[in-house]
Amino acid sequence: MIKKFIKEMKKNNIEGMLISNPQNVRYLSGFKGDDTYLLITFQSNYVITDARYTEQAAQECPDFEVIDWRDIGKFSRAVDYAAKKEDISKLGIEAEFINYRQFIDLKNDVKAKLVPLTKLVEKLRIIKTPEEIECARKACDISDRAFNRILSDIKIGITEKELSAKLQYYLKLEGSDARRYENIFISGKRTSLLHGIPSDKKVEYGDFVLMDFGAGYNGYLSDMTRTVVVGKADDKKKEIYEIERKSEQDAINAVKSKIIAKEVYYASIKAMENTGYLEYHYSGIGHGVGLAIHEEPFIGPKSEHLLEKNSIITIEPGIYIPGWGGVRIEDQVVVTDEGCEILTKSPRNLIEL
Ligand SMILES: [Mn+2]
Repeated sequence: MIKKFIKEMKKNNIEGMLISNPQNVRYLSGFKGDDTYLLITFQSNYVITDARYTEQAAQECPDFEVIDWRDIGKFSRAVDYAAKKEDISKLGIEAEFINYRQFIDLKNDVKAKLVPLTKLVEKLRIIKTPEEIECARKACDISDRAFNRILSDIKIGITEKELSAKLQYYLKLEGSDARRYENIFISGKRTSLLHGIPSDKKVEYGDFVLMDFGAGYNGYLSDMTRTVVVGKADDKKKEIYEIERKSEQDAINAVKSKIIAKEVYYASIKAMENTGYLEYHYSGIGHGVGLAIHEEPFIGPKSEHLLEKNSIITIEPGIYIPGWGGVRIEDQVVVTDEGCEILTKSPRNLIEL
């Protein structure tokens, strides 16, 4: 990873780069904690952290020199110390991951010229190695197993919060990383909220129940959504579910290497055209997923990104009708030359509980 990154640094005419995005820190160094930074140079690499993490950093990043910035007194001075040691005159910083206070401190305390850059590491993260794909595969298996377990808990009278907590528990029992993102578990009319937060609402007969969740394995995340019905679905629910299912399938069928991402979006809306429901769709129908839950590439009508083999993306069109409810089906796939491999294997047909 570091070798490839150094090539990027050379292209950008910098001799050192301060990494502050936690996922980029992990990608380049393997470090799993928080509040930690890297200084990458052509010769040596540094982990800049504090006493909570010095032992962990030494274990997880054996090729890095560990600096406890508190020993030097100030984070920005620690950066200057390492940059001077490596004789750096131009130091790249991650413009999207430095706050104003840090920037001012770095400007005052670092002798090297600061060069704000964006997405240097993120670009490298788009295409996954076989090891990364294996971790994502395991994360998807965990979420499939957790989904299978939660189905028997979805009953009239249980609250969204209770269901969300149980799903979290099953994900961890099935082997998910301890730290991961919160799930979306919503029901009834609330299913039209794209990123609804689980509430005290109780599940009622006839409700759509939408769950958008995932696991982590060795840092790599899974992201999937299923929408089920409690009891029998009425005709409108069946109709909308069927349109959504077709929309997602069409989008999955469109995925392959060397296709422009917006083509996947246009494939996803075909099933909605002339149904009256197109106006209720959301244009962000997928995204990359890896160490971050939402990462490059983002898939929508304006995405000119060329999909490439071994990228991992989600496909998640949806129909959201305010005041009525919504349906989303989301799967995680690996892009291949001919199409894609679906990593999330839970059934996509309408489940009536
Ligand atoms: Mn997603």
